[in-house]
Amino acid sequence: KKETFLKEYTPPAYLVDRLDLRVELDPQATRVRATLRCRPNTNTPVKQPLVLNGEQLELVRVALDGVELSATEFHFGDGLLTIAQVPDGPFMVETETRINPAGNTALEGLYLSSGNYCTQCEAEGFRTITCFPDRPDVMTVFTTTIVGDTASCPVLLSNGNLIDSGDLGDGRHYATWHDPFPKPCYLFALVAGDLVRISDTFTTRSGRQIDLHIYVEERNRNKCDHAMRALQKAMRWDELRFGREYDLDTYMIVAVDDFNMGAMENKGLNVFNSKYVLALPETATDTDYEGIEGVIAHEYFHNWTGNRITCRDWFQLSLKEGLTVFRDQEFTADMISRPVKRIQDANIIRSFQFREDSGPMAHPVRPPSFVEINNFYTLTVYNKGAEVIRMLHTLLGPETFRRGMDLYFERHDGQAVTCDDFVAAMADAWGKDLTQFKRWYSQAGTPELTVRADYDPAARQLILTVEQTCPPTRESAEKLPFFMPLAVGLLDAQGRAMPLENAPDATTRVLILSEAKQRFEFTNIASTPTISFLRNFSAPVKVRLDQSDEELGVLMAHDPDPFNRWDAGQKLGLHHLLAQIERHQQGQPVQVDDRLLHGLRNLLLDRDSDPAFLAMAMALPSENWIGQQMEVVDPVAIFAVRQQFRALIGQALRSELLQGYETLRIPGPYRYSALDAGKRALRNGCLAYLLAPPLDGVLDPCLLHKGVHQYRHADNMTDAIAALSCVVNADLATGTELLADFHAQWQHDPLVVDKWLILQAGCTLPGTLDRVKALTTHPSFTYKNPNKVRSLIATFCATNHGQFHAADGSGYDFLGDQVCLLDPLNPQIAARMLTPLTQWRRYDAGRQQLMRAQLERIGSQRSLSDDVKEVVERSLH
Ligand code: DPP
Ligand code: ZN
Repeated sequence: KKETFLKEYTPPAYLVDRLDLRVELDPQATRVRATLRCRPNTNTPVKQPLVLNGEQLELVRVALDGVELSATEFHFGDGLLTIAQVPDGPFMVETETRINPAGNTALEGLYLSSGNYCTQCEAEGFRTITCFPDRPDVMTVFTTTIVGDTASCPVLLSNGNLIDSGDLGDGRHYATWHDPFPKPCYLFALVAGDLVRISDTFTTRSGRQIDLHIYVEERNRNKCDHAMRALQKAMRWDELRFGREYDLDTYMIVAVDDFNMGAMENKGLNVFNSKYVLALPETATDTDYEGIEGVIAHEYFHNWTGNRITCRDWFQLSLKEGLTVFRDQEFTADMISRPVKRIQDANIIRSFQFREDSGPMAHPVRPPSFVEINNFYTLTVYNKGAEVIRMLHTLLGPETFRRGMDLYFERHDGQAVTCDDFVAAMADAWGKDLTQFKRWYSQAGTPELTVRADYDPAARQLILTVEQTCPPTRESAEKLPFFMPLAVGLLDAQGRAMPLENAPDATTRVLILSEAKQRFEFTNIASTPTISFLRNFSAPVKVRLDQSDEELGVLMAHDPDPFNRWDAGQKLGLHHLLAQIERHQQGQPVQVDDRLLHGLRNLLLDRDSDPAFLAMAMALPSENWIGQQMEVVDPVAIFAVRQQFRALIGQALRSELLQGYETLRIPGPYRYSALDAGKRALRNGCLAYLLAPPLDGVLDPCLLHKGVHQYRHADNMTDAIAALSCVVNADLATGTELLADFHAQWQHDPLVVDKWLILQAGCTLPGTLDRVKALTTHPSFTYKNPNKVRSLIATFCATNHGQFHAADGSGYDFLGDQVCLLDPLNPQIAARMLTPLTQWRRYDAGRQQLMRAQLERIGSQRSLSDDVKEVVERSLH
């Protein structure tokens, strides 16, 4: 594949108003007949040949306006079907193609999962089903007839409404679906198989009753309640918050086990990774429950932001994804807790997106080019894209932002548009220019702010001087200044919020930074303030502002902004961890500072704050976030010191932790609620500190027993897995015994088996790599299921830093093997697995060389996919 460039966009030469599909299902030889009603696009005056995409399919027949074309009248090859001569006016193209769903291990296009047919067309999978202009700016009305075996495929589904069905008398039956909304072909879906249906309804605010159906395999029938409730909540929320009502009469969700992503928002027929649908207290954790609610909502919200208004081209992916992630974040904030959700999302940005933004795959929210678009479903497009929307929300304020959204829907409903169109609607609602703001869409890299505070007691004045820089990235070496909101508050020595002029709520001012260096004055400031900078993480940037441990202590105890209260604790932890990592690297013993212990003790004694917030405040900064502060990342030292911190904290605060563990016990049977989930998280956080393996390697058997006891008596997966994880990471013999017990109990539930793999791949006791290698041949593991691959391979390579980065290169060698093995099966997943190796420049010379060698080895494979090739080449050059 060649690199495609945004600046080379041209409108389609032909549009397709209607597509009639007839799909006759067969595992190895599915027959697809397509009728396309085409017409020249008035935007392209020059007469051109008709070019359709078509890959990995056998072309049986092509006809134009009812006349079969001879071999000289069309050309089929290199992924394109070209018909040189087509009429000037509207015309009709018919094709017949044959495809092999059973042989489709890439899980793109039409494939089989547990014997059922399903599709995944985003971004460019539709071209493997039939010949079509596979680009999102061609929007078409689809009518789809599915023919399948009556016994093995009782259920036949596609987008829209069922308009006809019947028996064919030869052991097969058919169903015809019509979707009245024109859509790009990436939103097409087809599902067929032996599934059961769970149904409920939703009444829209205008009084229309919508039928809601979730389709699953029979064995999962009892696991859909939570997903159904989540869907109903999302539908209501979108009406209340954004005035958006559902448009079709039916909304269908299908859960499949084999899926490359989380889920897919196909019009009226979402296909989900079963991980984001199925839940019972005994099989799913609180995190799973929250994830299901968030992903169900995300895909539902796409119906307006993505489907009704879609992307002109794939460079605009963030138009729908950044916006929809913002919407699902807001939804989850309302469902659980606004501060807790904000901390979670900021953690994702800082631990993962910043790393992407500083590595070889760095790209702007709107990438200027790509080879394989599947490589650009990234944290930058999704999560940084959501931060960009959030900055608009902060700048405009909620009411003006809502007017901007309304304007966007009003102007562009039914269209395929660009990020510029979205920002234009916002700018018009605001009445201000957003040209400079749009640099967030074209410049990659994480801006770094250096903040200096000068307080003049005589003048009662504070001057904040903010300088912004941004490291060079592939698309631009020199960065122009970004435009961003900086929310700032000031606290006095007692921790009281100081009143501020020009602050909407009297204590938080939103500064607008637009220059490389800018001065902000705060007047009438009575005493030396402690600065609460970047409240609520108001921009996705790194901040350098020197603050003493005392100042951080004031913020930790008193900042009215919960995000910064949490962040002050993280900064304090980071400060001490980094100092001890340096000592450790020089062979000196690790110590934990009293100030840190004091802060943690206060959290454990806090009976007023939200337990979910306290659980996050108790956690030490992630290994990734620590690594980002270091010139040369030393993953083994980071792991060792962080681990020793956990053990020392567990010892020093033993009685408080034990007390917390006892008092946070929730009476009665498990129930998923945000409050209970927070309590469980805090309580299990206490257990994890108590069971952190101590430096001398011997854990108090009495503590180990607490873990074993919790595992054995838990009535829910959250508590069982939390305890099991503690034991597995504390004592190999006991852990092995419990893991065997766990497997025996759950081996028939694939989603629980994933957890069993994750625990083993994440185990920080020595010898994990050998155990992971052995697991690759275990009957419960398969390379054909992406969830299994992510659970075993990605957990080890992307999260078990201490062992993956073993100085002998054994972890890198393992990943090299795995990528080579996966690439022929599933290129998308193979390319994802590569992420840890792309970061090679961040490590010491020895590791750099070993990681590079693996990238080169992978790069030298014959017949490498475009997906993997692009990541390898960008990483090496
Ligand atoms: N569009 C899907 C989602 O993010 C993934 N391809 O919802
Ligand atoms: Zn999405």
